[in-house]
Amino acid sequence: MNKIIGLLSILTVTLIISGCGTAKIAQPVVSSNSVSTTTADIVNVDIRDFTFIPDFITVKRGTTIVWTNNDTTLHRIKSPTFNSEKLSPGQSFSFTFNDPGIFPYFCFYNTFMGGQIIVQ
Ligand SMILES: [Cu+2]
Repeated sequence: MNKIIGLLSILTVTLIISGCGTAKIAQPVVSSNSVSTTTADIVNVDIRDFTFIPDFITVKRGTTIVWTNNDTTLHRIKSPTFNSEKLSPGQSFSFTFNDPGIFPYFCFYNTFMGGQIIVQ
């Protein structure tokens, strides 16, 4: 899984570098067991048992994702676009996605923990 997320990150960076920011949205290259597609303005992601739930989310532009640490240990969200401070159990971090694209992220402390936001 780690390797897949890594490849995904490289793919995303490549897309960004090649200026693919406008019309075409690529599909994720890996599958997930907790996918969500929503038009909600605010989407909650549960951090629990070293997992982001749901981990793969497709949203519209302007959606705010709120990650809440419902685990028993520290987590910290890390990505090229958004980064949280360390999140103690009970703490939340939010980020509003105003630009279309694919935004993979992972946990700074537990790099096997990954997720992806697709903004259409
Ligand atoms: Cu973590």
